[in-house]
Amino acid sequence: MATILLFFLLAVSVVSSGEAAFIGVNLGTDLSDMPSPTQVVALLKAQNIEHIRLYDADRAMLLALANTGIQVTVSVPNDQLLAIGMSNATAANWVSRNVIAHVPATNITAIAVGSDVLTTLPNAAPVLVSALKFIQSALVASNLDRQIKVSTPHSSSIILDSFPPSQAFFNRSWDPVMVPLLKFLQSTDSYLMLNVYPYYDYMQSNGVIPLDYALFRPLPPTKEAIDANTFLHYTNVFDAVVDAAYFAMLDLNITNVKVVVMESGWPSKGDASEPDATLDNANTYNSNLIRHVLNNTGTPKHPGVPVSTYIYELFNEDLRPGLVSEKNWGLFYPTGVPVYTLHLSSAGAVLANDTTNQTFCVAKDGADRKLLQAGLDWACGPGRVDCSPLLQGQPCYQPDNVIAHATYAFNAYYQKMGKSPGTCDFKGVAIITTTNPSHSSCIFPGSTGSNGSSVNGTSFAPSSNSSDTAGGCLPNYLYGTSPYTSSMILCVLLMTLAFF
Ligand SMILES: *[C@@H]1O[C@H](CO)[C@@H](O)[C@H](O)[C@H]1NC(C)=O
Ligand SMILES: *[C@@H]1O[C@H](CO)[C@@H](O)[C@H](O)[C@H]1NC(C)=O
Ligand SMILES: *[C@@H]1O[C@H](CO)[C@@H](O)[C@H](O)[C@H]1NC(C)=O
Ligand SMILES: *[C@@H]1O[C@H](CO)[C@@H](O)[C@H](O)[C@H]1NC(C)=O
Ligand SMILES: *[C@@H]1O[C@H](CO)[C@@H](O)[C@H](O)[C@H]1NC(C)=O
Ligand SMILES: *[C@@H]1O[C@H](CO)[C@@H](O)[C@H](O)[C@H]1NC(C)=O
Ligand SMILES: *[C@@H]1O[C@H](CO)[C@@H](O)[C@H](O)[C@H]1NC(C)=O
Ligand SMILES: *[C@@H]1O[C@H](CO)[C@@H](O)[C@H](O)[C@H]1NC(C)=O
Ligand SMILES: *[C@@H]1O[C@H](CO)[C@@H](O)[C@H](O)[C@H]1NC(C)=O
Ligand SMILES: CC(=O)N[C@H]1CO[C@H](CO)[C@@H](O)[C@@H]1O
Repeated sequence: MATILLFFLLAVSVVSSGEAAFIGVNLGTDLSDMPSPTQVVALLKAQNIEHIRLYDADRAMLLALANTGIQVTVSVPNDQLLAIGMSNATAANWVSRNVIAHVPATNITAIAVGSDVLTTLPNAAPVLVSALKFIQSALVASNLDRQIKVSTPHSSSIILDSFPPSQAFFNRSWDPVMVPLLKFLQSTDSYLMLNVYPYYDYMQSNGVIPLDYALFRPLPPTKEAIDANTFLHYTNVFDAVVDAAYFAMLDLNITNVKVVVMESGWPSKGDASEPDATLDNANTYNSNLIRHVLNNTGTPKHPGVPVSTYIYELFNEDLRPGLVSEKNWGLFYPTGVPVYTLHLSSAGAVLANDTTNQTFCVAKDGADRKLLQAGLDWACGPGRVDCSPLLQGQPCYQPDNVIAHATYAFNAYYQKMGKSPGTCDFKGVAIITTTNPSHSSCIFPGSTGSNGSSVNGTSFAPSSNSSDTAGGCLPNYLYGTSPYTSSMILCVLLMTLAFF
């Protein structure tokens, strides 16, 4: 009874201001071919991105953002934090140069002071709250404190015991920082900035966290996570981490500070140790995240309380050191071409290029190689698909394996047949996807404008040559152990079979 009452009180104490949640994007700049500030702004405008977080307060970038209506979070880089935290004058000077000089033309709405300071720069932790307070007083002196919020982004790893969320608390070693920090956020009506990475939680869980749970995919009810103390059901890692932050604040008696997620995302490529850093998973995570946030669903603990979120990140950063995934968190290549097209259907919303009509047919992961080879032979032969891009030296020759080639041929057939039902089956080894399988110069039929090159449906129509000679029976498409002769026989057999 007491618990229920407590929860009722908590549910109303995080004030739902009636404001809607927004999606923003982080702008990392470790790129060998960083687009110019004007190009970046053009991309933001084209994609309806109205909230951006800079990792610094770059003057040219802030000037380019002037009079665009885009709301900007600027950052105090970690290497300037000590100086600012130790000197009110240095802080005032920073605010004057990097903020006051740009408002109101540039709509700066927040200052992120440092980044993951407790976990990456613990020696600056003792001055962190001073830095926030000095910056705040400079804003107050310029009467900008109402429109510009001051906070500092934390790694979610400072929250311990985060499942079940109701038992979460901040690493108590940091109480001397977290207690005054939360009081500061409370008294200035600011918010807790939190980085939420279900990707890392999943990777570090040794199989305990199901991939679907990290990706916001539906789980069977038996697999849903239930907090035994609160009976709240968690259907995704993101909500559980945000609620863990709310409970950790509650543990310090703070009930009215909101959470804004400053970084969240999923890498689209990784090395051999990161098998789940894939285009499909990145697309699924970010698409589902955007839908979840913009729906103002809130979290199980605070339903309907918006959790605005900045996606990490706008561009792939090829110069970032470390694992392959480190360089592949971006939504866009530096050219402004999307790395993948998000599965969003609500037209007009942020990043919402409706791709529900853009579907492709691909070979299933783990499908039987012989069935794939047979399907490939059939598509390039009796199926009358133009498989010439698969020939050695042609754009789709690499990667030279049966899955990649079958994917190309299956899709070409599916597109050629007008995507009609049943044309993406190939004895069960093919599957429809919304992720464009095009890669480098190998542009798949059915792509619209992938990588800047708009593809004409007709350019992939089967040529008369390939249809007359059953090109699929040529050894160019032969893989694995099946000898040429058996492939020929198979090919002839297949000619007489309906394959779908
Ligand atoms: C800046 O953003 C705020 C929202 O935080 C909005 O109310 C205000 O109108 C914007 N100002 C300008 C100059 O665009
Ligand atoms: C810091 O400087 C501001 C002006 O920028 C001033 O209003 C404030 O009183 C100073 N605070 C401290 C603690 O010295
Ligand atoms: C808590 O923080 C301290 C100080 O950074 C660190 O040494 C310790 O490992 C952390 N505890 C846990 C359980 O992460
Ligand atoms: C939280 O509030 C309770 C009851 O008012 C009090 O006993 C406890 O010491 C407080 N904890 C902190 C960390 O302030
Ligand atoms: C959107 O929010 C409503 C409640 O406001 C909820 O019933 C629905 O499941 C949510 N949809 C998604 C896709 O999160
Ligand atoms: C996309 O599909 C919808 C219905 O599924 C249809 O109304 C619309 O015309 C299609 N758009 C394009 C560009 O094909
Ligand atoms: C798009 O172009 C980039 C170079 O700008 C290239 O690295 C990438 O592989 C291409 N992607 C696709 C899907 O064509
Ligand atoms: C597509 O083909 C049509 C006619 O075949 C042609 O007029 C048009 O310019 C082509 N578009 C592109 C982008 O190649
Ligand atoms: C068909 O093949 C002939 C000879 O092999 C070649 O000259 C011709 O260009 C080919 N036509 C097409 C459309 O590929
Ligand atoms: C291919 C496509 O539909 N691109 C659109 C994506 O969204 C932006 C902004 O809404 C449009 O300008 C593009 O034309």
